[in-house]
Amino acid sequence: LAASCTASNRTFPPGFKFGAATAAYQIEGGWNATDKGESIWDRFVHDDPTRIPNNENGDIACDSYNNWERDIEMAAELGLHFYRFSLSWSRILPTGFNNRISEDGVRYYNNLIDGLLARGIEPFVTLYHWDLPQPIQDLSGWTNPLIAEWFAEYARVVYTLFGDRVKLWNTINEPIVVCDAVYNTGAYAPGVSNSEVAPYVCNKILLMAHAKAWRIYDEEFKPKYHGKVSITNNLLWVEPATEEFKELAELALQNFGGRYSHPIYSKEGGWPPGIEEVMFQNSLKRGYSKSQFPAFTQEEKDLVRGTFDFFAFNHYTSRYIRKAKEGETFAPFPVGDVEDLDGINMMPEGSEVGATSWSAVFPEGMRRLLVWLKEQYGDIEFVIAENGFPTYGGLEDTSRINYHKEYLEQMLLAINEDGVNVTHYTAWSLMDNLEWVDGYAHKFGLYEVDFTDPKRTRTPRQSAYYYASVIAHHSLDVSID
Ligand code: PNW
Repeated sequence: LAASCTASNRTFPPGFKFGAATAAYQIEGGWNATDKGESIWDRFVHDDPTRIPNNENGDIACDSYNNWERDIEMAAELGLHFYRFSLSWSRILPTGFNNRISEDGVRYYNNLIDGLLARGIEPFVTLYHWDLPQPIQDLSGWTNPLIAEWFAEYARVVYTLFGDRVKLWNTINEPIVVCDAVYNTGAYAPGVSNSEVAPYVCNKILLMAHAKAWRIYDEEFKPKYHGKVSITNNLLWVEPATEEFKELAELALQNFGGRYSHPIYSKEGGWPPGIEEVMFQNSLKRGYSKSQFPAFTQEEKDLVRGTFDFFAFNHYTSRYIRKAKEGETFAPFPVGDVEDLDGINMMPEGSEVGATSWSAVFPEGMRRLLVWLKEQYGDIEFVIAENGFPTYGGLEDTSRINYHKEYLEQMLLAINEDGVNVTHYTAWSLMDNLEWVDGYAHKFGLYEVDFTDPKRTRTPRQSAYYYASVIAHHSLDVSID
């Protein structure tokens, strides 16, 4: 409706904050600088260099290990209120454990944090964005229940080191990738595939790790530092292909999002409705004598429930879902492995797709997702921790500008029309970086990075000027040129 597009509806609420995001392995390089330990991504790309096209890897990446001052300058050029980045666990704790803290690692992050604060930019720090210390992987990584304790100890070290200056924390980025995508495909580090047991064991253990890390902050640090901690889910919006698949679409949302959200954000805690039964039936069908989906004890449920200060999520794209036909095969993640639901995910028809095959543009998904989340978990604070669009390069990135504009429009509708309390929006990414197994060809950056240049020169794209203008005017009513 034209009438709903009044100037005020295109203005962001007072105090609304804008940021941009990156992740350690994707930008830092310096993979073996001084005493940094080896991570599962270091091992994964060195063991078999052909895992990423053109034998690419994150050994140097954007060389942010040396270029961190330029990164801060870019954040300042954009006028960002906050910069979301992740810590490399093995850069801080070379063994993965708290017996040794790397002075060089601490210095690196202190420089970055202090440099941001000096420019008035808030650091929003993720503890874990997929680069597990290899020594912990050698002990079975996210499928060993003891990792919950080891992760919590790492979290305590980090809160102690940086908590006086960092007030916004994420424990873990996209658990669905850490557990489901990794073990369903074997295509990401650590390259282990085991789709019937590992994703679910990992799911539960990861929630325990998050909960312990959240509680340590809440009990030991929050009273003096007054910061906030949450986890960041990757949420795909799912529509039923036709009315008859409404229940299936709801189950898919519970499977992708609910398995990592319901135990934390729902009043009752524990697994989302419907999922335990589906998993039990699947286990029997696959020949197991009992469910391979681990139950929570009441004590575990209580430990995990309520461990949030806001709801953070990354959102990129949407799918339509229908029941599979006899003998149909299932696409693995990304796009969500729906084999467990006997469902087939379909790309929204007519959507533009970017460089990455999963990246269908479906802006309405943002609004519908926000409304669904508020219905599920209540009137809590929502933080959009990533949203962005991949191109193959070029400084004139009209498709990226349109993507951010249209997704922001839908976010504003959710805020203004549906009363959803969204407080932060984060563009992925501040700059081009290693797009994991897709390599450097898939570009998400507001800034272009020249990976052929030893200096890794960064140049603003048109989308950078657009985003800076949106931030400066606190409104979508800005001209693009
Ligand atoms: C995120 N999907 O992953 C990650 O947090 C980033 O590290 C990554 O670079 C970025 O998005 C772009 O890929 C995603 O299937 C993985 O919709 C899969 C999906 C979305 C995001």
